[in-house]
Amino acid sequence: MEKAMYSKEKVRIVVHLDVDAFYVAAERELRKDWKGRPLAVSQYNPYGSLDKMGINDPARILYDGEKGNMHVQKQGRNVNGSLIAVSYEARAKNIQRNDRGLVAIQKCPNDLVIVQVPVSNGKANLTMYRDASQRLLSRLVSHMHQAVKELSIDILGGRNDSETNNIHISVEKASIDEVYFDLSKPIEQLCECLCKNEEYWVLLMDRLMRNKGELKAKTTIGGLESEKDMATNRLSKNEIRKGSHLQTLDSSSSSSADVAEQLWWRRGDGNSINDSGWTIQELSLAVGAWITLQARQALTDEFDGVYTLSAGISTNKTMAKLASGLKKPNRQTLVNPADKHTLQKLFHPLPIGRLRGLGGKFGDQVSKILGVQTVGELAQIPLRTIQQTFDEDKALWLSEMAQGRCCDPLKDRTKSKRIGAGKTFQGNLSIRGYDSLRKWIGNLALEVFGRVAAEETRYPKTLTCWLHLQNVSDEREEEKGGRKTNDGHAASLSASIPQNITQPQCTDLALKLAKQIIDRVTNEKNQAFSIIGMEVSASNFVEKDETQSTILNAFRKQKSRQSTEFSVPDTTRERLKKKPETGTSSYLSSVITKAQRSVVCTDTGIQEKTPEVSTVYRAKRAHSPVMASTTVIGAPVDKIDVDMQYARRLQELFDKEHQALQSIPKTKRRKMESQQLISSFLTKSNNG
Ligand code: DCP
Repeated sequence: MEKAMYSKEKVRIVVHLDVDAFYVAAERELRKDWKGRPLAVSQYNPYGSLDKMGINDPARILYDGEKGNMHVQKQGRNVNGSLIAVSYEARAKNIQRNDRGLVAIQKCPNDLVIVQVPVSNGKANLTMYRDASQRLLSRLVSHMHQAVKELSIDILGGRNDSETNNIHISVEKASIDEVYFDLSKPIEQLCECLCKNEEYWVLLMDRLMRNKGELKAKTTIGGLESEKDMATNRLSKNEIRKGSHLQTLDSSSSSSADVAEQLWWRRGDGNSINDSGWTIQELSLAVGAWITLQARQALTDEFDGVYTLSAGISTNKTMAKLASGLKKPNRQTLVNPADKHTLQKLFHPLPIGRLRGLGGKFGDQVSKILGVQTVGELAQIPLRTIQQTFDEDKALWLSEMAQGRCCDPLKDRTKSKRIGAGKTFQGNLSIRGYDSLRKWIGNLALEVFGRVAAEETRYPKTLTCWLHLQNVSDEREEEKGGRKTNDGHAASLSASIPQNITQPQCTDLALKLAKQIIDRVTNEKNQAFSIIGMEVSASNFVEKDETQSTILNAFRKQKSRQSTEFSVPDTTRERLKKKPETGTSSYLSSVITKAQRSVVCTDTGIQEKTPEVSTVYRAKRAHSPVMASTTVIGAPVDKIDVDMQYARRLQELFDKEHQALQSIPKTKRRKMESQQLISSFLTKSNNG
């Protein structure tokens, strides 16, 4: 095996964590006595009679096997809703997601508990699960940091305190119960120190080997010990969604290790990293596995064993996600994409739809055009052939992905990337008229608006409406947009959300989008339609602070060759007329884009233009996406050079105004546009 140039080699360590049977666990947090029992969470049942139920309402318990089936008779048809989350104990009894309640009861009559999601406004109210998700994530982030810190202190002692206190770990919340961590930075720091000092290496090995028993018992290498594992791996995305009985595992016992696993742990520790037999990538993965194990255990302990997590440790997002799904529940799997054997056995047999980014329409397209079903088949196709059909970036991405390499960075975010509210309308409950369309779009838009308004630090720029229509004719399929489903056609449309949109405007916008989808899918205006699912969502979030006042942020971004646009309040502009010193490569520009005045930072700097001159100016710099795509009214009269000092002065002014904003009560603030607020504050303070 190739030995590493330890001080040079860059390794990425990405961890994917997924809470096991998440809604079930959240219910068990409320009722600890349900721990260990087969438990399922049922979707809101529109045919039932329970249309309003708070979290603590006992009516949410639709069935409790220990209390006999009297309950089923008493609750009538309520119990027959579809199951959306199934505990692993219930999966062992062959109960699956999407089973109807009565079917599940037949499979496990004496012990099963079925609890329905809380309900309000005639639809599921998922607040308790969202809250649990945020709570868990924040604790998990803290446990990850703690685990990194403890390991660093263990190995490096108190010596490196400043570094251990400033560890940067990127975190990307991927869904309500999934998160990615990028541990590359702290592990790289650790490895750098190991290279410099053999004493640290001995300490690390001591730590890993001393705990090897635990780490080995609780980490699967490669994830392919048995035929059952291979069969689990070949499951389609849909089968995985349903929760296969193949996924159940007695996580308390360690499974029999295969050759890869034995080899992995048999390596000697040597006297230094260079004569140990580990490559830097393997060592980094082992360290990542160790950190992940500590964080998972700490989280589970903190919540009295209610929440357990499965994890995947690898060198990129795709492989980490794949790894975390291999062994569930409560287990972690380490996958080293550099190991050809693992790649061929684990990765290449996968249906391509299982890969991140290929689960939807694009994956179908790739499969159809290139005639490939599995990742292995895709890996066989030369890049040049892929480039004949797909543009260069996509082709390269596909080719790299098929080789188990994916460079997608983590999007540093601990909040959901979208806020959505949806509902399904089964059978004769489907929406067929504009009045009920208006009512339901109104309800969903109201929920989305309320949740967006509660966001303190960010706001969304895009509103999307998604509809699932039934009985749609197949003619002119491509023109409809969206995607054909087994029982109809699903499509979505998005629009920009104007700043300071009011709640009625938000509803109108969602309704307009819904009508456009209906017209498009039914091919004609005022055609009959039947909607069986709809969702309104807000996405494309931007930080409120960033858009209001972050000149320094813009400068920072500028350094990473990105462009940023942000508003300049009039009052601030007046005070900026004085030109700063010249002499650096950065310069400042203020431009007027249609109605809104803004500053544009490009990767060459920031440029100033006078807004009074009404020449249309189109920036030609190809390397500056904002400048190149923005029509700017105002001739570039003055180009002024500024330095960071000037940017800092600007920032101070913006910060003062931002503080002014904070002193106005939140409720009042939400209703007002920031610039209005600033001027109202300034007028007040000038008068005062
Ligand atoms: N969920 C839902 N409707 C679906 C799928 C999921 O409401 N069609 C909810 C219930 C799940 C939660 O989202 O508990 C997370 O979904 P997962 O797919 O991660 O499934 P689980 O966490 O329940 O199980 P697993 O342990 O297999 O991840």
